[in-house]
Amino acid sequence: MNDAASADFAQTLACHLRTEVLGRPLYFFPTLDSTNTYAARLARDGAPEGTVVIADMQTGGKGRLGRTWVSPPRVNLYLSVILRPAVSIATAPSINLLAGVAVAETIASVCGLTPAIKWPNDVLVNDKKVCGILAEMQAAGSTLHAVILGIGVNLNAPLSAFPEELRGKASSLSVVSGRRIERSLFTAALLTSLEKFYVLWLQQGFSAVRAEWERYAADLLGKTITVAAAEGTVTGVVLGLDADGALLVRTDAEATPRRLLAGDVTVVGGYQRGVKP
Ligand code: BT5
Repeated sequence: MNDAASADFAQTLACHLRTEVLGRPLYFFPTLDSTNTYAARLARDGAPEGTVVIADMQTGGKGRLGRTWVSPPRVNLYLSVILRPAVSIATAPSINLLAGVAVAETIASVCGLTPAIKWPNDVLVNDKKVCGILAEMQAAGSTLHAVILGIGVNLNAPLSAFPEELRGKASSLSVVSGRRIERSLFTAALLTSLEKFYVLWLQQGFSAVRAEWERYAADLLGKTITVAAAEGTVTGVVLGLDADGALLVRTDAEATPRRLLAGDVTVVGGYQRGVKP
């Protein structure tokens, strides 16, 4: 593929887009360091809610906590959306969760695959990570100005596009399904799904999205997990999510469950499968 393929992706996406707010406007670049970094700059300059930035490759794709997102050219999706929800800073981290639901729904409907959500923000197929989500907040004091929601989905990358150490735990939708994923169709469907869950979340709060999240994360419920939280490492059994999107974890040492927020935790060493509450 070449630059013509990039231009075709952008044009076809514009034709397929059925959203009211997300992707209006839409910026497309053959190369960026990071779509989140570029979108953050646009947001600081006043870009409206719904602005989407897509790049056909990233030279400095970002994961959480300073990690790297491997972003090979012209095969995958690297997208950032500027959101300006009128919510408190404490409420914003559950945007990670609704984005995971939107990606999972799109993978199921467009590719016919069975995705699973791994707390807080990975989407897996056949136990391999195919998507990562990075939500970054712009705030002044206690006022939230914008959330830069970055989504990376491995659509058509061959396994050879990943460094050796990732090949056992990452994959792409085309590798697991055995067929090529049409990038513009997938992206248009993702933005439609994201808009649907975002509007639901704005109007009714995270509780309106919780059942969908738990359906895709069913594997996690009742499992023992170890998470690195702001206050130290926590090991306990997952009970589910509360109405705000906090993960409820029962530890041996405490009578009431811990509430862990997506913004504060990362799973250490994966889930311990088969451990019952
Ligand atoms: C994430 O971080 O999973 C969030 C990734 C967000 C990427 C998008 S792309 C568009 C937007 N612009 C950006 O610059 N970023 C966002 P984390 O949970 O920290 O996971 C990072 C880890 O996942 C790495 O340390 C690797 O182990 C693994 N990884 C890196 N690249 C991967 C890939 N392409 N597919 C699967 N796993 C990957």
